[in-house]
Amino acid sequence: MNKQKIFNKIAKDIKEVKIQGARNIAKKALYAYSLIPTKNSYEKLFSLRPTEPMLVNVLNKMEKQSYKEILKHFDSAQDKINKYVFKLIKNNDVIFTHCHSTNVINALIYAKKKGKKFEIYNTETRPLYQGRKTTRELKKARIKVTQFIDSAAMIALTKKQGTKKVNKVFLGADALLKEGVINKVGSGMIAKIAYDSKILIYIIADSWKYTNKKVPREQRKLKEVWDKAPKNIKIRNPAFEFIPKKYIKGIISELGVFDYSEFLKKVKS
Ligand code: RUB
Repeated sequence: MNKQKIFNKIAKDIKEVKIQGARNIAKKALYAYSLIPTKNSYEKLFSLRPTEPMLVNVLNKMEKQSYKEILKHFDSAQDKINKYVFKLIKNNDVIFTHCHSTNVINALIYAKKKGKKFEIYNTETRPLYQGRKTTRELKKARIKVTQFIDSAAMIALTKKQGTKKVNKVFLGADALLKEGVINKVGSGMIAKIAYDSKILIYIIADSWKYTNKKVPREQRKLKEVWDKAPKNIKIRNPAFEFIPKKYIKGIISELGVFDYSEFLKKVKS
Protein backbone atom coordinates (compact mmCIF):
# COMPACT_ATOMS: atom_id res chain seq x y z
CA MET A 1 0.00 0.00 0.00
CA ASN A 2 1.30 3.47 -0.78
CA LYS A 3 1.54 6.18 1.87
CA GLN A 4 -1.65 7.95 0.83
CA LYS A 5 -3.65 4.73 0.95
CA ILE A 6 -2.34 3.90 4.42
CA PHE A 7 -3.10 7.46 5.55
CA ASN A 8 -6.66 7.25 4.18
CA LYS A 9 -7.27 3.87 5.80
CA ILE A 10 -6.13 5.13 9.21
CA ALA A 11 -8.27 8.28 8.88
CA LYS A 12 -11.31 6.19 7.94
CA ASP A 13 -10.78 3.75 10.82
CA ILE A 14 -10.43 6.59 13.32
CA LYS A 15 -13.57 8.27 11.98
CA GLU A 16 -15.56 5.02 12.10
CA VAL A 17 -14.32 4.25 15.65
CA LYS A 18 -12.59 1.08 14.46
CA ILE A 19 -9.54 2.66 16.03
CA GLN A 20 -10.82 3.86 19.39
CA GLY A 21 -9.59 5.28 22.69
CA ALA A 22 -7.54 8.45 23.02
CA ARG A 23 -4.18 6.67 23.18
CA ASN A 24 -4.75 4.43 20.16
CA ILE A 25 -6.16 7.32 18.14
CA ALA A 26 -3.19 9.56 18.95
CA LYS A 27 -0.67 6.80 18.20
CA LYS A 28 -2.20 5.93 14.83
CA ALA A 29 -2.74 9.56 13.86
CA LEU A 30 0.91 10.24 14.67
CA TYR A 31 1.95 7.39 12.39
CA ALA A 32 -0.32 8.65 9.59
CA TYR A 33 1.08 12.17 9.95
CA SER A 34 4.67 10.83 9.91
CA LEU A 35 3.90 9.38 6.46
CA ILE A 36 2.51 12.61 5.02
CA PRO A 37 3.46 15.53 7.29
CA THR A 38 1.58 18.34 5.54
CA LYS A 39 -0.85 21.04 6.71
CA ASN A 40 -3.67 19.19 4.93
CA SER A 41 -2.93 15.96 6.76
CA TYR A 42 -2.80 17.82 10.06
CA GLU A 43 -6.19 19.39 9.44
CA LYS A 44 -7.72 16.14 8.26
CA LEU A 45 -6.50 14.19 11.30
CA PHE A 46 -7.48 16.99 13.65
CA SER A 47 -11.03 17.01 12.26
CA LEU A 48 -11.66 13.29 12.78
CA ARG A 49 -12.23 13.20 16.53
CA PRO A 50 -12.72 16.68 18.03
CA THR A 51 -12.68 15.48 21.66
CA GLU A 52 -9.07 14.21 21.53
CA PRO A 53 -6.40 16.71 22.63
CA MET A 54 -3.77 13.95 22.78
CA LEU A 55 -4.07 13.63 19.01
CA VAL A 56 -3.40 17.35 18.57
CA ASN A 57 -0.62 17.34 21.19
CA VAL A 58 1.33 14.56 19.48
CA LEU A 59 0.98 16.11 16.04
CA ASN A 60 2.25 19.43 17.42
CA LYS A 61 5.26 17.69 18.96
CA MET A 62 6.36 16.65 15.47
CA GLU A 63 7.56 20.24 15.00
CA LYS A 64 10.45 19.63 17.40
CA GLN A 65 10.83 15.87 17.85
CA SER A 66 11.11 12.88 15.56
CA TYR A 67 8.31 10.36 15.12
CA LYS A 68 10.35 7.68 16.89
CA GLU A 69 11.12 9.88 19.89
CA ILE A 70 7.46 10.78 20.35
CA LEU A 71 6.35 7.19 19.90
CA LYS A 72 8.55 6.06 22.82
CA HIS A 73 6.49 8.19 25.18
CA PHE A 74 3.36 6.03 24.86
CA ASP A 75 4.99 2.93 26.34
CA SER A 76 7.28 4.65 28.81
CA ALA A 77 4.29 6.59 30.23
CA GLN A 78 2.23 3.39 30.41
CA ASP A 79 5.03 1.57 32.28
CA LYS A 80 5.09 4.29 34.92
CA ILE A 81 1.30 4.37 35.18
CA ASN A 82 1.23 0.58 35.65
CA LYS A 83 3.56 0.81 38.64
CA TYR A 84 1.52 3.57 40.32
CA VAL A 85 -1.75 1.69 39.78
CA PHE A 86 -0.19 -1.51 41.12
CA LYS A 87 0.52 0.20 44.44
CA LEU A 88 -3.03 1.51 44.67
CA ILE A 89 -4.85 -1.79 44.13
CA LYS A 90 -5.43 -3.84 47.29
CA ASN A 91 -6.01 -7.58 47.28
CA ASN A 92 -9.75 -8.39 47.02
CA ASP A 93 -10.62 -4.96 45.63
CA VAL A 94 -13.69 -4.70 43.45
CA ILE A 95 -12.92 -2.07 40.84
CA PHE A 96 -15.49 -0.47 38.57
CA THR A 97 -14.62 0.70 35.07
CA HIS A 98 -16.49 1.88 31.98
CA CYS A 99 -15.93 1.78 28.22
CA HIS A 100 -12.50 0.76 26.88
CA SER A 101 -9.41 2.58 28.06
CA THR A 102 -6.02 1.17 27.10
CA ASN A 103 -4.37 3.11 29.93
CA VAL A 104 -6.74 1.45 32.43
CA ILE A 105 -6.69 -2.05 30.92
CA ASN A 106 -2.91 -2.24 30.59
CA ALA A 107 -2.53 -1.18 34.23
CA LEU A 108 -5.02 -3.82 35.38
CA ILE A 109 -3.31 -6.55 33.37
CA TYR A 110 0.07 -5.53 34.80
CA ALA A 111 -1.32 -5.70 38.36
CA LYS A 112 -2.78 -9.13 37.70
CA LYS A 113 0.51 -10.40 36.24
CA LYS A 114 2.35 -9.11 39.29
CA GLY A 115 0.06 -11.15 41.56
CA LYS A 116 -2.66 -8.74 42.74
CA LYS A 117 -6.06 -10.37 43.33
CA PHE A 118 -9.01 -8.20 42.41
CA GLU A 119 -12.14 -8.22 40.30
CA ILE A 120 -13.74 -5.82 37.86
CA TYR A 121 -17.27 -4.55 37.35
CA ASN A 122 -17.66 -3.12 33.88
CA THR A 123 -20.49 -1.39 32.01
CA GLU A 124 -21.18 -2.36 28.39
CA THR A 125 -21.15 1.21 26.97
CA ARG A 126 -24.03 1.67 24.56
CA PRO A 127 -24.31 2.28 21.66
CA LEU A 128 -20.99 0.82 20.41
CA TYR A 129 -20.34 -1.63 23.29
CA GLN A 130 -16.69 -0.81 23.89
CA GLY A 131 -17.28 -2.28 27.39
CA ARG A 132 -17.52 -5.73 25.83
CA LYS A 133 -14.06 -5.21 24.33
CA THR A 134 -12.79 -4.44 27.84
CA THR A 135 -14.49 -7.54 29.24
CA ARG A 136 -12.97 -9.76 26.55
CA GLU A 137 -9.46 -8.38 27.11
CA LEU A 138 -9.67 -8.70 30.89
CA LYS A 139 -11.07 -12.21 30.66
CA LYS A 140 -8.21 -13.17 28.34
CA ALA A 141 -5.81 -11.92 31.02
CA ARG A 142 -7.65 -14.14 33.55
CA ILE A 143 -9.06 -11.20 35.48
CA LYS A 144 -12.47 -11.86 37.03
CA VAL A 145 -14.94 -9.51 35.39
CA THR A 146 -18.70 -8.94 35.60
CA GLN A 147 -20.51 -7.15 32.78
CA PHE A 148 -23.44 -4.82 33.56
CA ILE A 149 -25.75 -2.91 31.26
CA ASP A 150 -25.16 0.84 31.53
CA SER A 151 -28.45 1.48 33.26
CA ALA A 152 -27.43 -0.91 36.06
CA ALA A 153 -24.55 1.38 37.07
CA MET A 154 -26.28 2.38 40.31
CA ILE A 155 -26.93 -1.26 41.23
CA ALA A 156 -23.34 -2.24 40.41
CA LEU A 157 -21.86 0.63 42.41
CA THR A 158 -24.02 0.59 45.50
CA LYS A 159 -24.12 -3.03 46.67
CA LYS A 160 -27.64 -3.84 45.62
CA GLN A 161 -29.30 -7.07 44.40
CA GLY A 162 -26.31 -9.20 45.34
CA THR A 163 -23.51 -6.98 43.99
CA LYS A 164 -20.35 -6.61 46.08
CA LYS A 165 -19.04 -3.42 47.62
CA VAL A 166 -17.03 -1.50 45.02
CA ASN A 167 -13.78 -0.09 46.43
CA LYS A 168 -12.59 2.08 43.57
CA VAL A 169 -13.60 3.45 40.20
CA PHE A 170 -10.94 3.61 37.49
CA LEU A 171 -11.83 5.66 34.43
CA GLY A 172 -9.73 6.64 31.45
CA ALA A 173 -9.77 10.11 29.91
CA ASP A 174 -10.04 11.69 26.51
CA ALA A 175 -9.27 15.16 27.78
CA LEU A 176 -7.77 16.44 31.03
CA LEU A 177 -8.91 20.02 31.53
CA LYS A 178 -8.49 22.72 34.16
CA GLU A 179 -12.01 22.11 35.51
CA GLY A 180 -12.14 18.33 35.23
CA VAL A 181 -12.04 15.43 32.82
CA ILE A 182 -13.86 14.40 29.65
CA ASN A 183 -14.41 10.70 29.10
CA LYS A 184 -16.96 8.39 27.46
CA VAL A 185 -20.61 9.28 27.97
CA GLY A 186 -21.81 7.65 31.18
CA SER A 187 -18.65 8.63 33.05
CA GLY A 188 -20.32 11.71 34.56
CA MET A 189 -23.21 9.64 35.88
CA ILE A 190 -20.88 6.94 37.23
CA ALA A 191 -18.66 9.53 38.91
CA LYS A 192 -21.65 11.22 40.57
CA ILE A 193 -23.01 7.91 41.92
CA ALA A 194 -19.56 6.88 43.14
CA TYR A 195 -18.89 10.24 44.77
CA ASP A 196 -22.26 10.22 46.56
CA SER A 197 -21.50 6.67 47.73
CA LYS A 198 -18.03 7.66 48.97
CA ILE A 199 -16.23 5.42 46.46
CA LEU A 200 -12.88 6.80 45.37
CA ILE A 201 -12.62 7.79 41.71
CA TYR A 202 -9.27 7.69 39.97
CA ILE A 203 -8.58 8.83 36.43
CA ILE A 204 -5.85 6.77 34.79
CA ALA A 205 -4.49 8.79 31.89
CA ASP A 206 -1.35 9.86 30.11
CA SER A 207 -0.65 13.51 30.93
CA TRP A 208 -0.45 14.28 27.19
CA LYS A 209 -4.25 14.29 27.27
CA TYR A 210 -4.08 17.66 29.04
CA THR A 211 -5.10 20.82 27.24
CA ASN A 212 -5.85 24.38 28.32
CA LYS A 213 -8.03 24.86 25.23
CA LYS A 214 -11.78 24.44 24.96
CA VAL A 215 -12.66 20.90 23.87
CA PRO A 216 -15.88 20.30 21.92
CA ARG A 217 -17.85 17.19 22.82
CA GLU A 218 -18.40 14.98 19.81
CA GLN A 219 -21.94 14.00 18.82
CA ARG A 220 -21.97 10.77 16.84
CA LYS A 221 -24.16 9.31 14.13
CA LEU A 222 -27.78 8.89 15.16
CA LYS A 223 -27.90 5.50 13.44
CA GLU A 224 -25.62 4.16 16.18
CA VAL A 225 -28.45 4.68 18.64
CA TRP A 226 -31.34 3.43 16.54
CA ASP A 227 -30.77 2.12 13.05
CA LYS A 228 -33.93 2.38 10.96
CA ALA A 229 -35.74 4.43 13.59
CA PRO A 230 -39.29 5.55 12.74
CA LYS A 231 -39.33 8.86 10.85
CA ASN A 232 -39.50 12.20 12.70
CA ILE A 233 -38.05 10.88 15.93
CA LYS A 234 -35.50 13.12 17.56
CA ILE A 235 -32.36 11.27 18.65
CA ARG A 236 -29.22 12.57 20.30
CA ASN A 237 -25.96 10.66 20.56
CA PRO A 238 -23.45 12.46 22.77
CA ALA A 239 -20.23 10.41 22.81
CA PHE A 240 -18.47 12.07 25.73
CA GLU A 241 -19.21 13.59 29.11
CA PHE A 242 -17.58 15.91 31.61
CA ILE A 243 -16.57 14.81 35.14
CA PRO A 244 -16.10 17.79 37.50
CA LYS A 245 -12.78 17.70 39.34
CA LYS A 246 -14.49 17.70 42.77
CA TYR A 247 -15.53 14.07 42.14
CA ILE A 248 -12.00 12.93 41.41
CA LYS A 249 -9.76 11.59 44.17
CA GLY A 250 -6.67 11.37 42.01
CA ILE A 251 -5.15 11.47 38.56
CA ILE A 252 -2.73 8.64 37.88
CA SER A 253 -0.46 9.64 35.04
CA GLU A 254 3.21 9.05 34.27
CA LEU A 255 3.87 12.15 36.40
CA GLY A 256 2.65 10.33 39.53
CA VAL A 257 -0.52 10.04 41.60
CA PHE A 258 -1.84 13.49 42.42
CA ASP A 259 -5.02 15.21 43.48
CA TYR A 260 -6.44 17.45 40.81
CA SER A 261 -4.80 20.72 41.80
CA GLU A 262 -1.38 19.10 42.25
CA PHE A 263 -1.76 17.41 38.88
CA LEU A 264 -2.50 20.75 37.23
CA LYS A 265 0.63 22.26 38.80
CA LYS A 266 2.75 19.33 37.57
CA VAL A 267 1.37 19.24 34.07
CA LYS A 268 1.82 22.97 33.56
CA SER A 269 5.39 23.02 34.89
C1 RUB B 1 -13.01 5.67 24.58
C2 RUB B 1 -12.93 6.33 25.91
C3 RUB B 1 -11.71 6.02 26.74
C4 RUB B 1 -10.68 7.16 26.58
C5 RUB B 1 -9.34 6.78 27.14
O1 RUB B 1 -14.03 6.23 23.75
O2 RUB B 1 -13.73 7.14 26.30
O3 RUB B 1 -12.02 5.92 28.10
O4 RUB B 1 -10.51 7.45 25.20
O5 RUB B 1 -8.83 5.68 26.44
P1 RUB B 1 -14.16 5.77 22.22
P2 RUB B 1 -7.27 5.32 26.37
O6 RUB B 1 -14.25 4.27 22.21
O7 RUB B 1 -15.39 6.42 21.74
O8 RUB B 1 -12.92 6.27 21.50
O9 RUB B 1 -6.86 4.99 27.77
O10 RUB B 1 -7.25 4.12 25.47
O11 RUB B 1 -6.54 6.49 25.83
